[in-house]
Amino acid sequence: MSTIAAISTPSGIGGIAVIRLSGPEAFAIASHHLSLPRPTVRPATAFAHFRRDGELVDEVVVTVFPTPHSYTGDDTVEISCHGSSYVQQAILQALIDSGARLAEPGEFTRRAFLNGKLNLSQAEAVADLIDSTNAASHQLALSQLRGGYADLLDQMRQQLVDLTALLELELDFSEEDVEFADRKQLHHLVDSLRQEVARLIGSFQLGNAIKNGVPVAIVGRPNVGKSSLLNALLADDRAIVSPIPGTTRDTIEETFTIDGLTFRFIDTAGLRDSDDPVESIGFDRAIKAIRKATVILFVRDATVPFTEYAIDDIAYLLDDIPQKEKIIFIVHNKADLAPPPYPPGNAVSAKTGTGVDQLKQDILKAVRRRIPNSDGVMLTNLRHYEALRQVAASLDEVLQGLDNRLPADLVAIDLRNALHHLGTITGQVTTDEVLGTIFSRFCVGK
Ligand SMILES: Nc1nc2c(ncn2[C@@H]2O[C@H](COP(=O)(O)OP(=O)(O)OP(=O)(O)O)[C@@H](O)[C@H]2O)c(=O)[nH]1
Ligand SMILES: [Mg+2]
Repeated sequence: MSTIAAISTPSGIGGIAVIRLSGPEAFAIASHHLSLPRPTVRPATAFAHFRRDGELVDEVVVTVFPTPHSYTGDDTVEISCHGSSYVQQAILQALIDSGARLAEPGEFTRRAFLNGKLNLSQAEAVADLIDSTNAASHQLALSQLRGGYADLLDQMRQQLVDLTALLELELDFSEEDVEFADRKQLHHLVDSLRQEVARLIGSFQLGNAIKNGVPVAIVGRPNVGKSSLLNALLADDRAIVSPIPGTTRDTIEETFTIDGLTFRFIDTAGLRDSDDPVESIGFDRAIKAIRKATVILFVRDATVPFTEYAIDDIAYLLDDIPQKEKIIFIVHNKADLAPPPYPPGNAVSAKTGTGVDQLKQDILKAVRRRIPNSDGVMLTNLRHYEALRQVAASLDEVLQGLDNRLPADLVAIDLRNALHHLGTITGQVTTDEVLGTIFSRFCVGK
């Protein structure tokens, strides 16, 4: 195995930079350049001189992590130097001249995975953690890295292993025609497992939304003030506003973070039947935005009597969209022109700003309510989502097999399939290709 080296801090000039070196020759290569004795067994930090061909390059701080007590699991040295890009390059170059190889993106983390320091879903969580830009996505990444998610997958795996073992035991005694596993109980166990998987799958949409920003579609008839509302929510003149109906023709998207949760507000073209081809495209895009949205702000003009069209519109918009998954707000805009009382919903004025903060808080609250607390687990990773759907399909086969009283060996095959797909998440079962895609997401040096 080669010893790898990379600059782990972002490229450019900073106060300090960290160069990481890991592998069997890490200590030998490092001590060749450092005014330090070769490290022994304990992690330690020391001040040292870094020399290249006898010339002083920098005064550095060296942290030594002997195997297995390092991120990668191998002997590792981290050199904190001054952040000049010349110094960084000189140190890296010296390490490479002495036998290290430049690390590939994510290679340190890949080694950590191969050395069993973390499983695959945790390695992916490291990438998410590095990418996280708000409190909520940070929390999700941390819970995937350290929290309930890994435990939950482990438990599911263990249950599947136990069930399979039980069935396969029967096979050994097949001559005697015994059933160790009570079929009814087996059915019950698989069924509860299947429900747990379904719950996880169901959490994906919101989990993914939190990671990438919760999509909020602003929809309604032309001229009701959708673009004005977008601007008011963002406190910015982002979208063109005009008294001419049909002003917005494309979707306009802008992110905004409220209290640690990032939202993607999407202004859409006004919904009306039109012969104008551009407007029709806008209409289609608006419908698409509605489908993808977690939150829908249905905006209407408060000066127009509610019953006239609004209810029909809402019913029409939500036709064949699973409403359980959507958080819907009815927004009565232009409240400055229409005296109360207002129908149920949020009365706002995008023009004066009245009710806009309240609307923001209400959106935040509604989304928060759907986020499980810290031990509740949410799915945020598309790869895991796909794998779990396969697990669910295999478990359905198992249940069907049990219902049809199929022989144990056939049922065991489907259980093994479920186990296989579950294993792809944590990395018990992987291909080089899968590993390649996952780790290429990382930066060099992580
Ligand atoms: N008085 C008042 N006027 C508003 C309010 N919100 C929007 N308007 C006006 O209503 C008109 C339409 O506003 P827009 O925000 O462009 O409406 P829209 O829904 O985006 O319209 P389309 O893009 O054409 O579908 C503009 O003249 C706005 O100034 C409000 O709260 N009060
Ligand atoms: Mg508009």
